[in-house]
Amino acid sequence: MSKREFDPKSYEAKWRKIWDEKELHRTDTDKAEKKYFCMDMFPYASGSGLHVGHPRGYVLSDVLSRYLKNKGYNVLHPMGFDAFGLPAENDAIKKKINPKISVRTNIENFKKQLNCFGCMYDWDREIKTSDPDYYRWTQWIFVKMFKAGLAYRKKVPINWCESCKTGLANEEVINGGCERCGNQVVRRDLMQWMLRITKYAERLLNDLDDLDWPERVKMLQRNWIGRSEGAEVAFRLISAESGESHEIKVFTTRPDTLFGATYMVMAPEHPLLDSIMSETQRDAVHEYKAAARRKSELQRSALEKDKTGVFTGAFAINPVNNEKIPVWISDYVLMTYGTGAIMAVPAHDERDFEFATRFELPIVEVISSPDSSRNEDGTLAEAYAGDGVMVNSGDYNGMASREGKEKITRDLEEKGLGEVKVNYKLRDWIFSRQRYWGEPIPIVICDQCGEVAVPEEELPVRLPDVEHYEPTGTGESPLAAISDWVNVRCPKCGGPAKRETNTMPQWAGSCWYHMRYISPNYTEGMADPVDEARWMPVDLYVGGIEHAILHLLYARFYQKFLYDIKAVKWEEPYKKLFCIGMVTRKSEKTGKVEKMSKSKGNAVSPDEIIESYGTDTLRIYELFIGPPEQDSEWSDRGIVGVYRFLKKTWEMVTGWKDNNSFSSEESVEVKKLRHHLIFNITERVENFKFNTAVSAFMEFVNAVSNMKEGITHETVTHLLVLLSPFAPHFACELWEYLGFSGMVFDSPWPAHDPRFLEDDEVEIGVQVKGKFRGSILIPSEASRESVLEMAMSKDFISRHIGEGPFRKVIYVKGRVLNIIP
Ligand code: ANZ
Ligand code: ZN
Repeated sequence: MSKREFDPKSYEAKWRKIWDEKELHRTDTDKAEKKYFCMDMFPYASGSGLHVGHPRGYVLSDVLSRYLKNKGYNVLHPMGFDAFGLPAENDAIKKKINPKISVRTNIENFKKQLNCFGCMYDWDREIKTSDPDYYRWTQWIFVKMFKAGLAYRKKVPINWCESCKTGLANEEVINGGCERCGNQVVRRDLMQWMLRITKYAERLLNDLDDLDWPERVKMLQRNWIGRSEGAEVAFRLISAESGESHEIKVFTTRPDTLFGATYMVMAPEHPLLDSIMSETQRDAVHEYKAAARRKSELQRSALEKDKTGVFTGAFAINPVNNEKIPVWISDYVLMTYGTGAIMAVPAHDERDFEFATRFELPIVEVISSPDSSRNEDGTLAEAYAGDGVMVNSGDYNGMASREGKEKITRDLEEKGLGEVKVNYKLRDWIFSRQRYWGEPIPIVICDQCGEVAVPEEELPVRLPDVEHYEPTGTGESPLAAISDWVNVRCPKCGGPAKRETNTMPQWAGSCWYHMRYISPNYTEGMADPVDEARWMPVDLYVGGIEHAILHLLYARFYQKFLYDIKAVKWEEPYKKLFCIGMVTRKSEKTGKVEKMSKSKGNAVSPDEIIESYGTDTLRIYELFIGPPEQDSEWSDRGIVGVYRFLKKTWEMVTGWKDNNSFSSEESVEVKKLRHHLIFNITERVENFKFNTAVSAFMEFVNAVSNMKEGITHETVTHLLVLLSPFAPHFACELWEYLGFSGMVFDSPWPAHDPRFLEDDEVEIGVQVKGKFRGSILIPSEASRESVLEMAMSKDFISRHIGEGPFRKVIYVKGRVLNIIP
C-alpha cells in the first residue's frame, strides 16, 4: 500500500461537509441536563473581514465546547453578527454602498471565513441584530423600559463626535476621543433618549462579587460605577446684591473636615449662580462660564491641570461654626456629580489645596497626623488626605477622624442640616444616535399626548429604505427627511404625530442576544421562557477586554431589568467571563509591535494560512501562541513549527498502520506516557492552559515517535480522542485511515490512572571529568538541569567541581551524568 502524504487540504473541507450532513453541531435545547452554554462575543459586520487575531477566542471556546461535548455535556455554541451600528455603517459609507446591502455581503464573507475555522457552531441559531425579527424584541425591551420609567427624553449636553456626526455615550468616550474614530469629542446640547442605568448602580456593583470574571474587569466596572459614601451638608448662601438667603447643598466624602472648609466652589453651570453673584463680578463670571463650556468633563477633572476660577462676590455660612466663607466658581467642580457644589477643604484635598494656594485662600488644618508632610515653618506642604485626629474642630477635637465623620453627620442630621448620602460616578446612558443604521426608537411624539410608545403588537418599527443614509450633522438622523415615514397618527389620540427619528446605539442589540440564541425563532416573546430558564446563564463568555465597561455593563443592566419585569428568570447574563489576549505583530509601516489590525498594516489573513497549512495548524497555533489571557506576538516560524508537529504526528500514526506495527500489549513506558498525556490535556483544558496543552502533545509525540514496539490501538485511540477538540479534521481523517468505527468524537474521553503518573526513581552514576565520584537517586523523567542540580547538592560531588558554570555537562538519560568543570 502506498504511503499517504500529510495533505490537510485533501480532507479538511470534506470533513466539514460530513459534520454538516450528520448535523453534528445541532443543539437540542430540549435536552438541558448537563447543559453548557459557551458563547463568543459576536463580530461586528464591518467590511474589513477577519485577521488571525480574531479566531484566537473562537478557537479557544470551540476546543472547550468540543471537549465538554465529548464529556457528555449538551453544549450550545452559537454564533451571530452585530450588524447594526457605527462599525457597519461607517464601513458602508466608506464603500458608498447602502448598509442594507453591504452588511449582507460582509456577513456572507464572515461566515465563509468562520466556517473555515472548523468551529462547531449551530448555524440554525444564527443571529443578526439588524433582522426585523430580531430587532422587534430589541424595540420591545425599549418599550418596556419606557413604560417602567427607565427610558426618558431630556435635553442634555452630550458628547458629540464631529467625524461620526453623532452623540456618544460616556462609555464611548475614551480619553476624550470617540471610541470608533478617535476624533476629539465636543459638547453639544441635544434632546436625547436616556436609559436610567443609574437606578441599577447598587445592584450592578454588588452582584459583581459573585461572578467568575477576571478581577481586572470587575475592578474596571467597580471604578466606572464609582460608589462613594459621604454626606450631603446644607450651607446657607447669601446673595451678594440682595442679601437674600438660599440653601445650597454640597456632597462630601469627608464631613469630618467640615471645620476646615474655608471657601465654597460651585460648578460654573450651577443654577443658583445668577441669583447670588455680585454686579462687579458678573462679567468675570460670564466669561469664565463660556470658557468652561468649551472643555470636556475629562479635561476639567484632570488632577494635574492648573486650577482656575473666579470669585462670585457671594458668601456662604459654614453650619458648624457659622463662619462666613467666600463662594467661588471653578471648572474642576462638575455640575453632573453630587450637588454641583463643594465645600473646599484645602488642608485635606489635593485639588482644593492647589486652588487655595493659587488664589491665596486660607488653609486650616483639621486632621492631624504624623504622616502629613510639612514645610520648615510647620505649615502643610501638601494636602493630607488620610485619617488622623481632629483638631481646630471645636467640640470634636481629639476624636479619631473616622468616628468624627459619623458623629458630625449624625449631629447635622439632628439639626436638619445634613444626611448620609451615597453617590455614584455612573451616569444615565445616552441612548439616541443621530444615525441611520440602527433600530428605530419605537416612540411617536404627539403634540397632545407627548411621547407615546408604539403598541407592542405593531412592533417592529421597520427601518425604512432610504436614498441618503449618510449622517446629516444637523443633530437629526437621516430618517427625519422621510416625511411619509415620520408623519403618523398618534397611537393614543389618533391625532397627527411624528415618529422619533433617532436610532438606538451600537450596543442595543448585543445587550440581550445571548437569550435569542436559545430560541431564535420564538415569536411569542424575546425568548421561550422554558428554555431560557433552563439554558441561562451563559456558562462561558469569551471576548476582548475592551468591552469591560461598555457591552458587559450594558448587558448586565438589561438582564437585571428583564429579570425585574419577569421576562427572564436569571439576573446575571454571563457566569464566567474569559478575556482573550490580543494577537500582536510587528508593523511593516511603523516597525512597532502593535495590536493586529488592517489599518495598522500588520494583519495576517487566516485564509492564506489555511491555504498553506490547513485549518488545524491555524487552530493549534492560535492556542500555542501564548497564555490565552495575555497578548502574544504572531510568528510565521511558530506556524511552521505547529505544521511540522502535525506532519510528524501524521507520519507516525500512518506509519504504525502501514507497517502493521501495532502491538497487542502496550509497553509500560508507553502506558506511562499515555496516562501523563491524558492527565495533562484534561487538566490544562479545564484550567484554560491551552498553550501548555499543545506542548504536552508535542512532548508525547516526540517520545513515542521513535518507539518500535509497545504501541497499541488504545495508545493511538486515546491520542486521537485527546487531539480531536484541537485538530478535529486531522483526528477524523486519521481515525478513518486506521479503520476505526464510528467517529472519533463519539469515543469517550479517556481517564488517567494515577498509578502511572508516579515517576520511578533510578540510580545514576555521577562522574567528574569522566571519573566516577558516586551515585545519586533521581526521578527517571528528571531533566538534565534538575539532575545536575541534584548532583551539585551532594557533598561528594560538589567538592570536586566548584559552583559552575561548567565547560560541559553530559547527561545520558537514566544512566550517567558527567560534569567537566
Ligand atoms: C470636602 C472634602 C474634604 C472632600 C476632603 C474630599 C476630601 P469622590 O470620592 O470622587 O466621590 N466633590 C464633590 N462633588 C464634586 C463635584 N461635583 N465636582 C468635583 N468635586 C466634587 O469625591 C467626593 C469629593 O469630591 C467630595 O468630598 C468633594 O470634596 C469633591 F478632605 O468634600 B470633598
Ligand atoms: Zn396623541
